[in-house]
Amino acid sequence: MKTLNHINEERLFRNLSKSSEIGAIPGKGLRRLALSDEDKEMRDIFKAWCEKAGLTVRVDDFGNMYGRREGKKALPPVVLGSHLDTQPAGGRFDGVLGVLLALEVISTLNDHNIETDRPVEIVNFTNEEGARFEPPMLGSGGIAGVFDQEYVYSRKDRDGHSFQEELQRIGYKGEKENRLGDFHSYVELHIEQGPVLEDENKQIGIVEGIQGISWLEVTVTGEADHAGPTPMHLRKDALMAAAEIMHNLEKKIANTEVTVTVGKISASPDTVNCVPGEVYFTVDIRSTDDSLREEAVEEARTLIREVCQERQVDVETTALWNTEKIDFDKGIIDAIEESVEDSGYSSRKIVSGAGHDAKYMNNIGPTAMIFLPSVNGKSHVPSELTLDEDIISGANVLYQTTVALAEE
Ligand code: HGY
Ligand code: MN
Ligand code: MN
Ligand code: MN
Repeated sequence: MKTLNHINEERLFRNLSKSSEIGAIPGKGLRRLALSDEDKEMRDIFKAWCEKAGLTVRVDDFGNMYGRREGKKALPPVVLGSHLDTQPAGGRFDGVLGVLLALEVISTLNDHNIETDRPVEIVNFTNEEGARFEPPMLGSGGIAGVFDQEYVYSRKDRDGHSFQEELQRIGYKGEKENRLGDFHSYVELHIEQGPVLEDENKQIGIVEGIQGISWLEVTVTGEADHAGPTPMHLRKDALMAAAEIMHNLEKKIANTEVTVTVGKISASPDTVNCVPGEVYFTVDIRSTDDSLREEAVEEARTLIREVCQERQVDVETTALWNTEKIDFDKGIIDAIEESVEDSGYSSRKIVSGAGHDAKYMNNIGPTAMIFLPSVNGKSHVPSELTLDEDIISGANVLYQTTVALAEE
């Protein structure tokens, strides 16, 4: 079904550049951590934009923000959205495009007085990144029943502030009854965050699923010592043990099917002339094949244990987050594909290497995603970039898909 697409590019890019100012860091990046002052500032602006577009705004007990546009019929809504929080030194497109292009779809429907059969809701999910409060997607995972409210509220940042107190502090602790109810479909537009679309010169990625992700946290405890008088053979150096573990995680476990990423590293004491007695780090293991991922997690645990035994240091390895590979809804994928074909854009099917709120939305309703190319495949860095013409194509596809899905 051909629909005229008249997104308002000036409005869209004005909103995007405003978002790019809130939490701006050098290199055109963003630091807008979940439930931070910057997140509050952006939420307030987004709320005002939603109200200006005639949406009814509500906030649930996880701080998820919903803007609702009524339809002709009291049917379950078509839902569009993503997240406005970013990595500590992230980009200005990750998550943001999904929320702002959803708003642009609403504004375009308004511009042309289009009344859809189904209501349309747009959503900003809390803490998708999991950079401040682990694990990721606490907002979408909360409404999908993956995490209960008590668990989410108890999560603490590195300074010991809890999710609950920060949600309260910024004034976005809403009501449980405001959570998203039954919905017809969820479509999340997002940047690819990898090199495939650019490499194959494709304008749109039609996302069929998301790979599985496992997070481990590891604490190695040896003995702190003076760096000078302590002979090497008498040391229990926690950092050297961790270094050997990290080297072997890459050499023995990572491969073309399984990615392994070590991060969030801290050592104490952390000075030039002390042997570190305690080291903390995380391990992120991903694969599109769940059995390979689970095998890799077990091999990592064994490797960590064996290195520490040999070095006579203690170690505690705990599972922080586990998600299986998911496949999106065929009907929604087809609706996206039809919109892409109608618009004449080049596209390819793709499985997401990154996690998204759509992962959990897929647990509770028909879901799929639209990807836009990332320049040089870069993301989670200030230099993250998606070109204007690709943003416009994405807005057109999201608009067309929404109009199609919102028709009974
Ligand atoms: O970890 C992820 O893949 C997502 O960006 N939070
Ligand atoms: Mn994201
Ligand atoms: Mn991200
Ligand atoms: Mn804090």
